[in-house]
Amino acid sequence: MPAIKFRGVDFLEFDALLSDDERLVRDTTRKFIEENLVPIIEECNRAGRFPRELVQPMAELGYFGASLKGYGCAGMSNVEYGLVMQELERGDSGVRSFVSVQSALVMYPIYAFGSEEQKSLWLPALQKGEKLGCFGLTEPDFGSNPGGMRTRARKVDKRYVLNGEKMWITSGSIADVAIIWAKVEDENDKVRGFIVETDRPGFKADDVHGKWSLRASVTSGLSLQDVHVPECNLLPASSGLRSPLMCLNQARYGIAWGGVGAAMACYDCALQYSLLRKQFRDQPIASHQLVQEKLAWMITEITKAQLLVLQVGRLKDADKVEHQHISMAKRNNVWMALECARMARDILGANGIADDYPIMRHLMNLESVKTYEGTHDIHTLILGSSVTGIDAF
Ligand code: TGC
Ligand code: FAD
Repeated sequence: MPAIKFRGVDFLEFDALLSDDERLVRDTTRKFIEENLVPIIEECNRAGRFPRELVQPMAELGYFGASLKGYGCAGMSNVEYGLVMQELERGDSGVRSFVSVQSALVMYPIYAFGSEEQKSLWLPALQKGEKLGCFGLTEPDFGSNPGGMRTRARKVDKRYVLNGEKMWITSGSIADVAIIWAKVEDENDKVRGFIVETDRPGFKADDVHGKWSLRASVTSGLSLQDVHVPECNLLPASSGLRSPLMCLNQARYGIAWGGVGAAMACYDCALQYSLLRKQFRDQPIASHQLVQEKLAWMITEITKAQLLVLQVGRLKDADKVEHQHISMAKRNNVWMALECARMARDILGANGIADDYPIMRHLMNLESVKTYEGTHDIHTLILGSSVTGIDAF
């Protein structure tokens, strides 16, 4: 079987809806991924290795904090940023995850809730990839319900003392800085964000091993035992659970684009394979109606997902997006990508389970993507609450 190379997916002249600048950003990222990630990703996935060598080139391409303005950031539009996420996830969800966390969950909270000193100190270094970050919201006993968190911050003189455990934290053990969400005892347990340098005494990160998903991404548990930070490490404008949820909106938006990328990779591979693979009377399997039905389903759902996330991006650029719009895009596009990966895996038969092809890796990755940043069902409930006005969490 000849090697299968990604050709892009555009059934309904989607490209015509993009500006020249947007297409340029998309094409540059596609080329970068094809030349730098595709050749190494299967080895990284097998070894459970994060491709750290890509951090510097990705920083130079402006991917970290890409949609933020100033502090050395690229100032891309939200649609341009989304197209970057699409192409990164076409390569691998773990690499998109790394960029999502650095951008949406570390740089964004400093940008949105930080003091001018915090922004000037951290944002240029994070943008250049000189410093890496992680985001600690989830705890061992509180995932979908982060409001129940047990991590506490206590004010002692001009310092805060943090105690707690965070779990399933992307980039935890490679981070120089962690954004830690904690309840502040002296403020009636209000949730607030802290910048915690990871070399402070009492801070520990231990990697999760044995993952069958996102193997090219680092996932860790964090332990904070009497970690002292100066009061200037509090993010001054963070206030309540609404603050971390605002960060999640940024990351969920990128994931919605990423789902399209992973689905495109699976669909295009399955389409090409189905035209090459012959069974029964020396006919390509693409000539069978049942195979065509799967391909028709995939291209229809990918096209709908492209249009959905582009509209969400246009609303975001016009400052009109609501968090439930982003929930709809994350929920639909990740579900769609997982279904595409399953169908594509089926079309490749036994070859579908081998890492000569990217499909099984995408399938396994997407199982995590379905769960993190709000599970599929939590986004169902967010949409249900939005249309009925009744919370069913
Ligand atoms: P609830 O009372 O509904 O809300 C608390 C306050 O927040 C406001 N709010 C939001 N604000 C901005 N954006 C949103 N998306 C918001 N959703 C709610 C809300 O209006 C309220 O404001 P206020 O001013 O009245 O206080 O909170 P709740 O405790 O009932 O929980 C609601 C729920 C379930 C929707 C929420 O907690 C949730 O989204 N749960 C899912 C948790 C989650 O997504 N965790 C992700 C962790 S990070 C991660 O997974 C990184 S993976 C990274 C990667 O590798 O890409
Ligand atoms: P639970 O909340 O225990 O949910 C289990 C099941 O119960 C799900 O099917 C869920 O939909 C369902 N459920 C829960 N509540 C309800 C309800 N009210 N009604 C109906 N069904 C419900 N977190 C971070 O803070 N930072 C990170 O960087 C990060 N990275 C991650 C990386 C990976 C690889 C993974 C897998 C997770 C990561 N997470 C991170 C954690 C992630 O956000 C949580 O796993 C997610 O929010 C779900 O929480 P949980 O796993 O505790 O599942």
